[in-house]
Amino acid sequence: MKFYVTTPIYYVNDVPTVGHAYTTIACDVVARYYRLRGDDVLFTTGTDENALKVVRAAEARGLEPKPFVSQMADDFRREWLGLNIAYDDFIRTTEDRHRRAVQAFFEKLHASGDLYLDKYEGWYCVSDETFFREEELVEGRCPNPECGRKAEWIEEPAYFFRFSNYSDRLLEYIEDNPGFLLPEFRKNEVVNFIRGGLRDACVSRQSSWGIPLPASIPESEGHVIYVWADALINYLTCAGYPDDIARFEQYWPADVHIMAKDIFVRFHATLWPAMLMAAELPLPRCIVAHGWWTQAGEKISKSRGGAIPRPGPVLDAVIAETRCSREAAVDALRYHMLREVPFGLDGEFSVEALLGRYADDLANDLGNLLHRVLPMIARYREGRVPSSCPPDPDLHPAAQSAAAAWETAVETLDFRSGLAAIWSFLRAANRFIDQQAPWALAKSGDQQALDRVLYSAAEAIRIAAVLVAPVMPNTADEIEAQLGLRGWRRSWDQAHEWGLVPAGQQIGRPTPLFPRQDQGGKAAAKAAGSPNTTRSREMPVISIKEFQKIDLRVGEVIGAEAVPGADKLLKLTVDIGDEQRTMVAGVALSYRPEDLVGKKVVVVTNLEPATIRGVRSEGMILAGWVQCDDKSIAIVTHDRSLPKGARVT
Ligand code: ME8
Repeated sequence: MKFYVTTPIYYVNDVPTVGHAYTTIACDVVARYYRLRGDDVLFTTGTDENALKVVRAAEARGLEPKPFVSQMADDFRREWLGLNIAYDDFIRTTEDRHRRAVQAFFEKLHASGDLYLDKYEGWYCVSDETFFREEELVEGRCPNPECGRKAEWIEEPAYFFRFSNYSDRLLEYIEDNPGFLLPEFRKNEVVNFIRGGLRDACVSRQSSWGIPLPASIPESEGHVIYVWADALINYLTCAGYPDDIARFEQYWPADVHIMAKDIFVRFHATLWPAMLMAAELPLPRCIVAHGWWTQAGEKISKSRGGAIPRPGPVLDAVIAETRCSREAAVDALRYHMLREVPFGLDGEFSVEALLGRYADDLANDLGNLLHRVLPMIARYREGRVPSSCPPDPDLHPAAQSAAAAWETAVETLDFRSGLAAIWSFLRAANRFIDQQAPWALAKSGDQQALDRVLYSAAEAIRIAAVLVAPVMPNTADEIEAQLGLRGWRRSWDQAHEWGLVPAGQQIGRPTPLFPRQDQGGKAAAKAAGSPNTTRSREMPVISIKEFQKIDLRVGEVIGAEAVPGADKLLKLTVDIGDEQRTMVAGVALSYRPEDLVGKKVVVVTNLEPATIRGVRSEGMILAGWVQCDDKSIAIVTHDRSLPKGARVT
């Protein structure tokens, strides 16, 4: 089986951002997964260099376009190397092989009768490299809200592609091929765009920068191919078109083109399939649009100016905060981007959220699993994996269902759900260790049971390495190395199997994969099990029924006084509508009694009464910690007036 996956080719007018990294990481994950399955994968990315905005960016830096684009293409390559992106081909549209492909394709278009010479009179947005109708502009500006730049008026002879001829065929194709455009809601946008009427597309510009129309096309002199028509053809060039037909037949059609929503409707989901239909070439199997990463709600974009998150500085921030290795930071970024938001939707990017994932999912769930099990193998079995045991009845099915969920997730590009399934398996493995308590077995001397638990835990770790490998390749290598399986030939099937860690295997040196920075008071408080710092994940899950057992009501504090001999406590009288209750609250270091009288609070009314410092307390008011100490407690109030006694759910 072959699998061909593509990123868009990125404009080189400016540097790569985390937005570009997102698409590239997603494609890399897909490619790595299919490679693990044993498929013959072609994963391509590259740079779009024949754009007018690229020439202008070069001019602005006082450079000729050629050295400028080379320098920028190198910048993208370096960035992808730094993120462990294992592409098979990096295409630059200024390469000869691409010029040959574009010209061959245009000769085909011309032969099909779908190309004609006319005059373009209309608007052009250089930043978006898009032609617009007068009525599409917003006060003379580009209608793309992310751009909004002044459009330029153009009047020049131009070649047109009979795009309008393809409306019906496109609609029919979309209808007949349900998986062709994803996600489903974007497919409807495409259908509406086509139904709104396709205009013939201007496909040439008068310029000296770009790929010339082939000389075989009449009156081609002075025309270069419009950058979008040129750029889309990169997907054919990488597959071998037109020079290597055997290669082309092996890889084309692409299995999936991945991009963000900005270039989906007008270009990839309509113009591109129509061009392929005209050239009588098969259409890609699937075209997928993901959402945008935003900052303060706006698309992260190099053309926007301001501080743009670039992958390198984001990694530096993670390393500075956690003292992890660069490899671990790379994997944390890759994991975070795919786990944080559903693939089709927008997401707000922040280093804080990334650090949160690092702490919870990586240091806690994955890191802990490894660093509980391996030291126990070191301690109880002198660093050798005990003899194998039959598949654990809980762990093995949990691993298999995580693997199956990931398979579906990659097929439907729902990375978030796939990773959630893998993380349920990791948590199940941690629970297995809690429940089986190998430390207790070691104490009781039940050697057979201890062997079984340690072997099963080692297997869970081995399977975890396979499952996370497409997203976190460094981590997978490191896990295997620590298990003593460095250089192990990994394959996806191994995620479904049991018993592959060789008995007697000498494990490597256990080292924390995702180290934690001691956060002073916070970490100490957590170690002490302080409820205000327990992570939400560590709390037991309760059903809605269980939650409904808690009677939360609005109350008004009508009296407050100190509790003698207790500097943290206040005795409150709270009116909860149909009665008044006495409650003792540990808020005295944050509130004076007079601060509270008249305040509306939220009360747990059906808490078992307790006598605290001689005062019977019948309920509890809700409060939280601003920081981790008793001097900064904030009482929960509400932002619109709720009547006393109102139920809070
Ligand atoms: O459009 N969030 O290049 P481009 C998510 N050359 N993805 C983002 C993003 C963000 N904030 N910012 C960029 C072009 N991307 C053309 C493509 S293809 C034949 C020609 C990603 O440099 C995303 O994949 O503007 C988006 O579609 C692409 O970069 C746009 O890159």
